[in-house]
Amino acid sequence: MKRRSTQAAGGAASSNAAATLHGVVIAAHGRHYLVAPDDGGPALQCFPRGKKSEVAVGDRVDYQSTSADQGVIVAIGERRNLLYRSDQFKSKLFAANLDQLLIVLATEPHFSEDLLGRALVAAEANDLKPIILLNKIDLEAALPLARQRLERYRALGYTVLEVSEKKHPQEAHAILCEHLNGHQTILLGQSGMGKSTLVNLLIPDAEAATREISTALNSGRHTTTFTRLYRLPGEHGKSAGALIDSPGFQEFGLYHLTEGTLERAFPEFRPLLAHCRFYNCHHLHEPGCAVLEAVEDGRIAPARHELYAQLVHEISQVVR
Ligand SMILES: Nc1nc2c(ncn2[C@@H]2O[C@H](COP(=O)(O)OP(=O)(O)OP(=O)(O)O)[C@@H](O)[C@H]2O)c(=O)[nH]1
Ligand SMILES: [Mg+2]
Ligand SMILES: [Zn+2]
Repeated sequence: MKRRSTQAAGGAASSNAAATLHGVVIAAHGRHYLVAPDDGGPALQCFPRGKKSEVAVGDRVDYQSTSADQGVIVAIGERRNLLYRSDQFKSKLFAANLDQLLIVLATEPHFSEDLLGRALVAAEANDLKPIILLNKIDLEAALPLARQRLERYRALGYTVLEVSEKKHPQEAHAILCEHLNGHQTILLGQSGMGKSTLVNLLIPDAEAATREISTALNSGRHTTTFTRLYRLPGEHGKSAGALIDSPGFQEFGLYHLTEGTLERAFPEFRPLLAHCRFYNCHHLHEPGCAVLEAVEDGRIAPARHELYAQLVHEISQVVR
């Protein structure tokens, strides 16, 4: 872990409050963070020391306590990865140190395929395993269309799970545990898809813990307003992993990606990339483009290529 030097540097740790302790960030709301200490003690409300330092849920941090339940974050540990979204001007952190991305969709309300596509690209770009979850399959009238819309993603090789968290919680529990235990997984999805319901199904006491944190972070609404990490209950001392619940969102800008990353984030493009006439082909209008030929003869869905073109357009708009 990288550490910034602090004024506490001076040999033997004295018994005053300047000792550097370690923990994991388990909630973020604006510039307020909750840190769970490694020693298993109660979470502390912490502020980052620098004005600009951005801390993410899932970050390992060094902190110093300033009172019984407050502290200051003095260093952020090296990250395996950092998932975030961005527009032309700024970025918004989702979480750090992830293994998987669970995209939570529902039969109702109607899910956005644009957001689904972007979440898949974000997963591919960060080398995270994406899992697509279709929830609320008890709403039978909307089920056939939802399944049909997801067929394309199954064909691309993505894992698509189907559950009803509400109507068949035991089956849902079994399916989800199989895929989530032992991993650090972030739940992404629009509002109302069932992310928090899923957390409550898998994490005993989640509701109480959330209420406690809402009070600590001063936000008391029903819908999720801050990102929060929950440890999955362990089996026989094995590391059980964690779930990160995030607020529902409408926009998933990926302005921070590069064109090289983008073209490889579409699995159906990958085997074709070496076959374009020009080695620096953008796969937009170029003659002899293997990707465009595949769109032309139906091997690549036009909507997927449109998403690619839209993302390429967006990254060209960045004010760097
Ligand atoms: N019919 C049905 N309703 C469900 C199911 N799972 C969740 N719901 C309902 O869907 C609504 C939204 O669920 P939440 O878990 O709060 O959704 P969320 O994704 O956390 O939403 P945000 O926090 O706003 O992002 C709630 O009223 C749930 O009771 C299901 O399997 N079937
Ligand atoms: Mg929620
Ligand atoms: Zn091409």
